[in-house]
Formats: sequence, C-alpha cells, structure tokens
Amino acid sequence: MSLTDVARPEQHLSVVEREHDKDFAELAARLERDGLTADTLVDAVLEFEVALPSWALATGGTRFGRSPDSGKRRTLLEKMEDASLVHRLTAAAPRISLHIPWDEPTDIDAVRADAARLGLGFDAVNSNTFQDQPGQALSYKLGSFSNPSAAVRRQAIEHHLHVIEVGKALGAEAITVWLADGSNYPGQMSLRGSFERVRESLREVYAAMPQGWRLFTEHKPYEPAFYATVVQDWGSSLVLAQSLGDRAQCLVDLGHHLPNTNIELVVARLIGEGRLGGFHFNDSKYGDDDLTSGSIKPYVLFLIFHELVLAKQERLPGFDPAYMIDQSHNLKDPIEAMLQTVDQLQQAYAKACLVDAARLAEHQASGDVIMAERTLKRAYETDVRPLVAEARRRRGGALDPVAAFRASGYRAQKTAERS
Ligand code: LRH
Ligand code: MN
Repeated sequence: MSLTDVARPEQHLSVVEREHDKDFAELAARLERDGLTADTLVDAVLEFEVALPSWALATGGTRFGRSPDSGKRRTLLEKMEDASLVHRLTAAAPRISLHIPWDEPTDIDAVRADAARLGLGFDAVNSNTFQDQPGQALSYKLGSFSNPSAAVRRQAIEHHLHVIEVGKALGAEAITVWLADGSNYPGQMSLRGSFERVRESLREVYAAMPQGWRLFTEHKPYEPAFYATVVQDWGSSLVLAQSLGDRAQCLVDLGHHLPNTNIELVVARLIGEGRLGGFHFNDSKYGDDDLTSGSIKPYVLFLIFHELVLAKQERLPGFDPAYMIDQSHNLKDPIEAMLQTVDQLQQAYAKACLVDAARLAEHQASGDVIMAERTLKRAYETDVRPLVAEARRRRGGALDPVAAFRASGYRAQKTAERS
C-alpha cells in the first residue's frame, strides 16, 4: 500500500466526492452573494502551512503517567513517516520541527535523505535546558541562562550552539528558545539579575546564528517554576527580542497565558511591533494543557487568525510568522489528533479570509459596535468545511483526513511493522 492510496481509497471516493461537490457548490453560491469567489478563497487556504512538532507524534503522558498505545514511535524516521502522512492527507504540513536532544540525529545525511524522500522540510529547531540529560556535567535545577553559575550558563550556551549546528545541517532557519528558568519561592532568585543573565547568554546565541536565521523567544507564565518565571509573559519576551536584534522575535504558545488573557490582543501587539516570530498552536481550558487546537476556544483561534490575515492583507513589512503546533496526546491517536489540528487551523484561517475587512473598518470608524461585531461573526459562523476540503483535494490531499486515515489501515500496518 503506497502513501498515495491513503488519500484516495477507491471504495470511499464516489459517495463522499459527490456530497462534497454539492456542499462546495452551495457554499460557492452563498459566498458569491457576499461578493466573494470560492476559488480565490481556496487558493488563499492553500497558502496556509503549519509545521508539526516531532514530539507530538509520540504518545504523550502526564506527570501521573502514560497510557501505552500501539504503534508507539521510537525513531526520528518513524516520526517523520507519520508527519509525512499528515502532510499527504492535509496538504498543509510540509515541515517538521525537531527538539534536541529528543530528536538528536545519529546520521544527519540519512535524516536529510529520508526527509527529501518523504517530502518534508525542517522548521525551527527547539533547544532543551529544562531537563538534565544523562551524563550532563552540570544541572539546570537552578536555571540555565539565568543560573548564577557562569559554568552552568556556559554549558547552556554550548547546547544552543550545538542545536544551531544541527538545524543548519538540516536546513532549518530558526531556533526556538523556551526556558523553564524561574523560582518557586520569593527571595530564591534575583528578579532583575536572572533576566539580565538570560539576556547576556542569549546575546551569544544570537551572534552565533547563521545569516537569515531567526531566534524565537517563547514566554510562559509558570510551570515548572511556580513563583516567578524569568521569561514570564509577552512583555518580557518582547523586551528580550528588542534588545537582541532584528532577527529576534516572539513566539506565542497559545497555552502559555493565564486564564482569560486576551491572546489575540497579545498577537496584535506583537504584530504592531514587528516582532511576531511564530506560534505554537494548541488549546487549553486551564493551564498549559496542550490540547487539540480549536477543541476548547475555537472563537479565540478565529480571532487570532483574524489579526494574522489582516496583517497579511496589509502586507506589513517583515510579517512572516512561523506557524507551528505544540501539543501532546495521551488519549488520542497522535496522527488523528494532528489531522484534526491541521483541519481546525485551515478552517480558522479560511474563516478569517472571509472577513470583509473594509466593511469592518467602516463600522469601527463610525462606532457601529453591533455591525462591527456582526461583520466578524458572519465570517466565523460560515461553515467553511467544503472550502478547506476542496483546497486539500486540489493539492492531492483528502476531503476528510481522519476518515481517510482510518480507511487506510495505516495504524494497523505500522503497529505490526514497529512492534
Ligand atoms: C514548554 C513548551 C515548549 C517546548 C515544550 C515541549 O511548555 O511549550 O515550547 O519546548 O513545550
Ligand atoms: Mn511551546
């Protein structure tokens, strides 16, 4: 069974195809009434691409344990095989984001060859100073870049220089730096000194980046630190990025905000400062829950994409965010969860492309609150599923990726192959 069969199992085709054609034609007629052209919107949806996190293609766990799942992936190649399948079915996930040392390549050339064969590229590489690795000389227990010990900071800097080397060898063009650094008790850590040490250490990492590379700083309010996290919020991340240089930008992980934070406002602020580097898409109810995007707060996801599409339509200089996912799946099949996620992101993007931005601006200017809100809601309340399905089909993907995956028997085949 080749991967191409996956997208279009024969017996499955006709019924779904016919229903889809009917749904798409109806939506196209509805959009035409709003002066919109379905084909133009399909092309817009096809511009949206997102990178898959290697670490979410393995079954995640919680601090309370992990549920065994069949077909557990062990190697980078197996994660790339699964990522490639997600791309085949959604036509929108052509890159994978690696985490070092979790995905430390043993043979770079082999990884590059496999990636080429699987039609995959490499997005931002992720460093890891939030775990002590076996054989590591010095512990990061009291921080990495913020650690009072110059020797520990040096060790962390060397790790980041190594991550850049791995990324360079694989053709990546960015590094994401999330630091667990922080404290659990008042007095434990100098609140200003720790930030200065992080800034000083990151200056060296920034200077080591090849031309054209970007450095993404990722903020997080708490966990594992439960009193103060050094890069705690978008403000700290922005100050850091602005002090490092033009190629330092802020990465927004949707789960890294305290309850009721207006995340679309944070996104708009960073866009306005020209410092929005990228995203870790996921969803959450309480904390950094890393749940499937669009599963808990789909309207927030839409409002975030509304800000992104406005910036794109305004052709803001330097606006080029790296779209990446950061989730962990301990209940769902990781591939199915990824297929759901990419579909949810494609839908949020499509809905945002439906917003009549000119009409919205008019209502905002005239202070017509109701009509402004209705203009947004009209787009959000449009069922765009036929649009994103059509976009996938036109690029050889599946109308319904989860259904196609289940019909493909891929899971059973891989379980047998990998056990
Ligand atoms: C931290 C984080 C970070 C990753 C890790 C896997 O919570 O969001 O982006 O390095 O998850
Ligand atoms: Mn993240």
